Order: sequence, then structure tokens, then C-alpha cells
Amino acid sequence: MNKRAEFQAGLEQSAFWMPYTANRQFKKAPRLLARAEGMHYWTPEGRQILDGCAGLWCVNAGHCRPKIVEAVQRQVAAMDFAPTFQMGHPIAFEFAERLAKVAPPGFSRIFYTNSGSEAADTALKIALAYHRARGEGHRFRLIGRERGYHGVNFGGMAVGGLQANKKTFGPGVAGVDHTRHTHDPARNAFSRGQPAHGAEFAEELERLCALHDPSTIAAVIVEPVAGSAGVLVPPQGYLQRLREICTKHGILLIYDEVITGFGRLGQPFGSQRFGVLPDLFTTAKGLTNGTVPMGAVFVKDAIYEAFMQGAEGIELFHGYTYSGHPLACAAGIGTLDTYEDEGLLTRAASLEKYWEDAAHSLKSAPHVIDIRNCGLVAAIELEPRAGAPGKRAYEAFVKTFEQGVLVRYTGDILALSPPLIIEKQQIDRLFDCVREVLQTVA
Ligand code: PXG
Ligand code: PLP
Repeated sequence: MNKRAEFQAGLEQSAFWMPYTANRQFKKAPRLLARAEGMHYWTPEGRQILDGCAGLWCVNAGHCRPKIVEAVQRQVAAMDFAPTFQMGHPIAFEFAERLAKVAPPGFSRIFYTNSGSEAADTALKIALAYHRARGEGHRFRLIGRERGYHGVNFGGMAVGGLQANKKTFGPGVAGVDHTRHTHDPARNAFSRGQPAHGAEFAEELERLCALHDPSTIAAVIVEPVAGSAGVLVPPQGYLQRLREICTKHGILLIYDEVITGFGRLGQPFGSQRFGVLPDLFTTAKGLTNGTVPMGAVFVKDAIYEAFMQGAEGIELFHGYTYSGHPLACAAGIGTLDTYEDEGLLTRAASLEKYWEDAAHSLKSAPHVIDIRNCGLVAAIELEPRAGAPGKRAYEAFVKTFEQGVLVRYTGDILALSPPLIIEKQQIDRLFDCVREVLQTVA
């Protein structure tokens, strides 16, 4: 056996407990990636794979971009780690200034985390502490939405709305409720961009306010476009209405922009794409182009200022050992440089029509029951096989990988969201591959 065959044979007993993976199934028939550059991965055997999902929605500038690689290499040699608790290092401040410049006006305070999950929990904690700092400690409830995904930590899990992510982990956080999701295929199937119907789903928040009394509600958290749940684009008018209700009742609106941030929807952030601003928003993934793990919560100035009014001392008892890690900050600065050099934070807008037409050209392909799109994101929803939900999309995912294309699947939904450097002929290749594969899955 050569070394590679030996490695693959050893995987069945591997020590690596893989995340969100069917471990036994995967280790019997692994799909491995060994190298990456630009729009592509290569398998250990040297097979080229077109990256149709930006790694895991995170490699927005494409893989192994020189400015990012060099920034990290320089930083790791200069200073590997430095604490940010009662200490500082210049690059963490520099990166925050750069981030504040790409954020919507007024969001100039940035709290670093190491992931999107930590960003979600941080944003929820800031919301609670903010109200308390202003003498409104009676606001303790956190409202999420069905089919929302805010990571896997206890706070994000609690406000999240995906059953499988919650059901085995106990009762979770107290004082959490959910509004309904916005998915309405009966009225909105095959919508291009924002669906026409469903602004009224935001009124559910008024129902929860009536039920709990609005003075008990601290914050509402939603993804501008729900990603993990299968690309649910907000109906026209929905976010506007949500914003109005929050403002009316003094409730903070948190956007989870872990996927929608950094150009995926054709504007730097989803809030700008939809023209509706939150009070705080979370980011991760594209923040560092996926190169070094990092998340960040962007906070409106007035919220930060509310914390700065009390007695001298630590204003927020919260932080991670690796908040503002030097390698992550270096990667982030290299990432922003790359985005700026190549106009990537708005490039998706110029490709959106082409992308949308390519996605919707699959309407007549076998098993397709809905297609949804926004920015450089698309979902192709398949009719589930009788008695075997998820199996058809899983098979399509495996076959597209064998054909040299990487997509995501969740339930019976195929999700596509490539690096923002994608070219038109690569868009064709992605959707042609999915179309061909759909002819072959029963
Ligand atoms: N919020 C949102 C909106 C996300 O999409 C997180 C929080 C958590 O981020 P971390 O960095 O802790 O994973 C995410 C992550 C998928 C998929 O298949 C999506 C995510 C992660 C993994 C897979 O759609 N989103
Ligand atoms: N557990 C223990 C025992 C710790 O000492 C710390 C941090 O000092 C943590 C957990 C939290 O780790 P992190 O700051 O990396 O989130």
C-alpha cells in the first residue's frame, strides 16, 4: 500500500470526530481536499474541484490569495500571540478601524470573537447588558426565528430554529421565543430575488410582544437571508416591518451577517443590500476569508456609549483568550486589502443577473420544486424521496463532487455560494454540472 492508500484505509479508525458529519459513512468513503488556489480545490489524487460554496460560505476572495497569505506569514514570524485583556497590540486596533470604514455609517465599534457562533452569543450578551446598563434590566427575552441558524453555542442554539440542532441538548437558555420562518413555497416558489409575499410574517413579532409584554424583550436576532436552513430570502417589506416593530418597542434588532457579510449579496453587508439597518450585527467567515478563524460583532456607537457611562472599570465582563488574535487580524487586513483591490464587496451585484438566470435555468430539471437566489447565493430544492428525506440531495452532492464541483446540501436543498471572484463560464460549469447530475439521481 502506498502512503495515501494507507492513510485512507486508516480513516475508518481515525481519532478525528468530524463535525456535522456522518462519521461512519464518511470514513468508509472519504472525500478529501489537499490543496486550494483561486476558484479551485485539488484532491490528494490531483483532481481539480470547482468550489461552488466558497469552502463553507467563507472564502469570499478565493483561495490562497497572496496578500492574505503573506500578511499571515509575516505576522506569525513577528508576534505569534499577544493578550487583549488589559493589553493591546497595534494590529488589532488597525483592523478594527479598517472594519469600521467598510461598515454602514454609525457601526464603528467592533468586538472580536473567534467564530460566528461566538459572535452570536456575544451579540446576545451585549444586548442584555446594554439594557441593564440603561436601567432596563427587565428586558431579558431573546427572540429568534424558526429555521434560523446562529451557530452551536448555547445562546445561538437557543435562538436558532433548526430542530436537529436543538433536540438532543436539553432545555437551553430561559426566556427565548421564536417568530415563524418566512418560507412560503405555495405563494413564492421560483421567486427571483426577494419573494413578493410574506411581509406580514413580521407581524408575528407584535404577537410575541402582546404575549410577553414588549418591555420584557431585549433583542430579536435574524439572518438577513437564512443560509444554513436552505437560503430563505426575506420577502419584500419584511425586514422594514421587523425594524419598525423593534424601534416602536425599544427592542434591539440583531442581524446575523456571518454568511451575508462581506459582499455575498452584492453590497458589503446585507443591511445595505436590503436598506434596513440593525442595531448590532455579527460577522465571521468572510471577515478573514476563512484563512484564520475569527468573528466580530459590529455595534452601533450609541450602544457602545451606553456602556461607557458607568463607573471606571471593566465595562463588559466578556471576551475570549483569542479575541483579536494577531494572526486573525493580519489575515483580516490582507482580506480587506484584497476585497478593495478587486472591488469584491460589490462584485456580486454585477454578476447577480447572470447567476440568477443560470440558477433558474434548472427549473425544468428533474425533481426540482423550488429555486431561490439573492446576490451570489442560490438554492435548488428537490422533491424528497418518499420515506427518505435528504437522500436525493446527498446523492446529488456526492455525484457533483465526483464530477469536479463542490456544492452544499441541507435536507433536500442544494446550496451554492461561490467565491466572489467567480467568472461567468465557471457559473455555467457549476449549474451545468448540477443539471447533469439531476438527470442521474433517481
Ligand atoms: N450564524 C450564521 C448565520 C451562520 O451561517 C454561524 C452563525 C456560526 O458560525 P461558526 O463560525 O461558529 O460556524 C453560521 C455558520 C451550512 C453551514 O452548511 C453554515 C454555517 C456553518 C457550517 C455549515 O450551511 N454557518
Ligand atoms: N476554560 C478554562 C479552564 C479557561 O481557563 C478558559 C480561558 O482562560 C476558558 C475555558 C475559555 O477559553 P477561551 O478564552 O479560549 O474561550
